[in-house]
Amino acid sequence: MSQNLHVIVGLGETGLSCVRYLSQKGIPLAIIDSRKNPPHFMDFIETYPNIPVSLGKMDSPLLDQADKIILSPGVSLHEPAIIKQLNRGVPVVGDVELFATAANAPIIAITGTNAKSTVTTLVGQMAVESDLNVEVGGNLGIPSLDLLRVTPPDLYVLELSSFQLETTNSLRSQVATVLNVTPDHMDRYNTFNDYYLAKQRIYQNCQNAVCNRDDSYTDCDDRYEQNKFYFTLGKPQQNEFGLIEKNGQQYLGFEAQELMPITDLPILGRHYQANALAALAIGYAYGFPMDKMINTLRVFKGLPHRCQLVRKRDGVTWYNDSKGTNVGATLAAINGLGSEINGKLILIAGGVGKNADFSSLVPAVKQYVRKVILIGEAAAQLDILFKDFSDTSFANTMDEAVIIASKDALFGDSVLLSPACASFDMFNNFEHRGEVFTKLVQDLS
Ligand code: UMA
Repeated sequence: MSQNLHVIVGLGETGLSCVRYLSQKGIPLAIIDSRKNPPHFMDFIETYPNIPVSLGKMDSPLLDQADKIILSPGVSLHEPAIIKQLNRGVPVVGDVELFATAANAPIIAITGTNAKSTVTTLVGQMAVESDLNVEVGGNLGIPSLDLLRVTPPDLYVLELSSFQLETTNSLRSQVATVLNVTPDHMDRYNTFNDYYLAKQRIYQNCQNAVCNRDDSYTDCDDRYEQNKFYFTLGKPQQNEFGLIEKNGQQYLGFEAQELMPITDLPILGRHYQANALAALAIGYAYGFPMDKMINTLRVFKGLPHRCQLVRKRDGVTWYNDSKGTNVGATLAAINGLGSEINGKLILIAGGVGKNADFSSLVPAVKQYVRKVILIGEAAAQLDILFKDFSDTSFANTMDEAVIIASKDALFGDSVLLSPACASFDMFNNFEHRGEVFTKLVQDLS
């Protein structure tokens, strides 16, 4: 086998983007995937018939020949086959590391347990409104390496996951942010602290850090020295974006200055106001004009499956928050919507629990939820938690859940699909779950 062999682990979206990037550079490659039939395998084999591939197990002899390993985010650094190679002294990096060493324009890097796709998209749109030529991607949409251009853009805006950050050392962003940190992916991390530390890596060598004043886990570690900006749902202090109250009206504000009434935002909910404030702080730290950012906030309608308004029917409003795949996301949705509506919430929750502790949902469910409709594998676990203070029902299908919700919701209530769980027990992915729900709700007579 030739020298300088790069072995790519994982033949998903990331793996393919690495193949495209490294093969263009003429670097010798091999691929491993523990799945017998990874996605895009047929496309890959047609385009790259000469690249050696090993499928069906992780511990392939190809790894023993690697000079460098490029690890997909879906594969843990704690995988025994990877530990073996690390012990052999082989460098193991991810696609974002390759991107960071090749990037030829400033980077805004965004992570957080929740809302990172929404904030990344918002910041990307603010950049467009500011007449910048921007490339947006990463964990969201287009893999980072596919964003690289011969003629560089003005700016890259990247959503990065903790998995991607674990294998990245060379990122030097103009602005970096951790939006929030609550437990997620606890099937992949030994402790919450490990997950928190992975998120912190985004701040390494950044010029400006944007942190969430309301979540101390987002605060930039003191060993990273840079300018700091904050956002908060409280009253903003110096260098902070927050909410300002004046004459009974609330405004998004910067320090003592009102920027826009929250009622001008097209999306309801406290959690979305936090997203808007985060995007403002990030854009401000980068240098977008304030009026361009406000223009963007006035028209941005949000992303599908994130507290998306589906329909109003007989005085009941239906929301699809299928992207609520962890406790923090569902908590934000319940508190965000619950505090803004007149009635109560009917919550549809459950699915694959990912070893999560759901108990932090209890106060919010107590306060805002009239009834919980339980689906999927985690249904019984959630029932034990909620049944003493909330009406609960089990539904075997989403169809059943929607029928129960339509019968039990009262005038002024909102029905919220926000499962706090992954979807794989009943659906292909969270998009599929949200689409099924939306269609059922739209079909209600
Ligand atoms: N897998 C194996 N064996 C392998 C390789 C992968 O079983 O040899 C499994 C993984 O455990 C995982 C699945 O295959 O369950 C996909 O893993 P992957 O690394 O091949 O994923 P990609 O297709 O490359 O997609 C990844 C991100 N996926 C993950 O981090 C799991 C995508 O984020 C991202 O959009 C894409 O790269 C481009 O950057 C998705 C995601 O769910 C949306 N991210 C998590 C999140 O947002 O919470 C982190």
